Parts: sequence; C-alpha cells; structure tokens
Amino acid sequence: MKRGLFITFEGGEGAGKSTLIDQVSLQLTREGHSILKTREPGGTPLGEQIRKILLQGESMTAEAELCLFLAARAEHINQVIGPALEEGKIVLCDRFNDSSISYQGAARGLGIEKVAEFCNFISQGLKPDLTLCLDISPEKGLARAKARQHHDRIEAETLEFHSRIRQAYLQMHNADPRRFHLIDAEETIPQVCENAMRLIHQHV
Ligand code: Z5A
Repeated sequence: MKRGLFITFEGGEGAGKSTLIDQVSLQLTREGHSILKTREPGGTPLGEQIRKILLQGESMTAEAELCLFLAARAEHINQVIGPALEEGKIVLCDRFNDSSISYQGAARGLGIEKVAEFCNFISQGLKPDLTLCLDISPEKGLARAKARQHHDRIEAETLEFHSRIRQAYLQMHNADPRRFHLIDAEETIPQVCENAMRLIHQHV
C-alpha cells in the first residue's frame, strides 16, 4: 500500500512534538514536498470524538483505553494515512503505535509484547519508515506541559508513570535504532529542528 514516506513523532508530555512537526512541515513544503500533517488520537471525525473521550472524559480501565486508541487508529489508517501514502505524500504523524506500546503497554502495565501484537493487527503491517522520539526528562516535560492552558487526563498521571514511558522509548531505540531515533528535546527549538531534518533528509 505504500508509496510515500511515513514519519512518526514520539515523546513524553511537553517534549515539543507539535512544535517540531510544524517546523518540519514548513521546511519540507518549502523544499517542494507534498505533506500531510496529522495526529493521534484524532485525524478523522470519529478519531476526534474518541480523542475527547480519552483525554477529557471519565477514568477507564487500561484495556478500554487501549481499545479506544486502536479504534481511532484503525479509522486514521484507513481514511487518512493509507490514502496519503498511496498518493506519494510525506505523512508526518504526531504519535502512532509506539505511543500505545509505551503508554498502555509499559506505563499502564498491559505488557509491551501484547500491545505490540494488537497494534500490528490494527495497522495491518503498516510501519513508520522513520520515528523521531523527542527525549526529555519527565520532570522537564511535565513542567513545559503544565505551563500551558489546556491539561488532560493522561498528563495528570504520576511522575513514575511518565518515567516508565521514557524507559520504554529508550528500549525501543535500543531494539530498532535504524528506525527509532532519539533526539535531545532539551536543546533549543532550532537545534532540535536541525537534528530532525538531518535524519529526515536521509530518507527524502
Ligand atoms: N496516547 C496514548 O496513551 N496512547 C496512544 O496510543 C496514543 C496517545 C496515540 C495525547 O495527548 C495523549 O494520548 C498523550 C499520549 C496519549 N498523553 N497525554 N496527555 P496530546 O496529543 O494532547 O498531547 P501530547 O502528544 O502529549 O503532546 P503535548 O503534551 O501537547 O506536547 P508536545 O506536542 O510534545 O509539545 P509542544 O506542544 O510542541 O511543546 C510544549 C511546550 O514546550 C510549548 O510551550 C513549546 O513552545 C515548548 N517547547 C517546545 N520545544 C521546546 C524546546 N526545544 N525548548 C523549550 N521549549 C520548548
């Protein structure tokens, strides 16, 4: 199904993904590439409804939470990501399977392997060509997130929860360093962007 390039962005709270994706999108567009910028959960009408339930709704079991993220992803792949890749676009996606594996698999304790299996089933083998993970200490990331006006249910979890997410991302890098790259998110925004573009240019 793939002809374009699928790039995903990962990281803990407040790591700077949205900021980086905006910069990367501008730069790649200036270079003449056709870009689709999207995010999870979200990206489709149903996905955006699910996003509200997940981030602003009542507490729920870890299993229910995983199912909702996966439901949003199934729609997203079918309606948005798959067609854009078919058209040859560069898809910049804020979070994907690796978020489910780190948040629900590691931090919520559902199990990394088990969640990875569910993710593979839902994404029908679609894997990112490149993943850029913004690495930041949970303390600093949460401080950045707290300085913003909007807050959500998952962000409000404990420091230990957010530390497990970071550990899971570090493991992913060790397991698959060719795809899953760590970028120091504590550098300045222009430096983070430069480091990301260097990796992206190896693929475009
Ligand atoms: N989640 C999950 O559990 N399972 C899943 O399968 C999926 C997701 C797909 C989505 O929330 C939530 O869903 C998320 C994971 C979970 N957990 N929570 N909460 P979201 O999409 O609303 O939020 P997020 O993905 O966690 O992103 P964020 O918190 O909005 O942060 P960000 O996009 O990484 O950061 P930012 O908005 O670009 O930057 C934050 C602030 O830092 C901002 O003021 C920037 O100006 C500043 N910033 C950015 N970069 C820098 C640098 N380099 N230096 C200094 N300041 C900076």
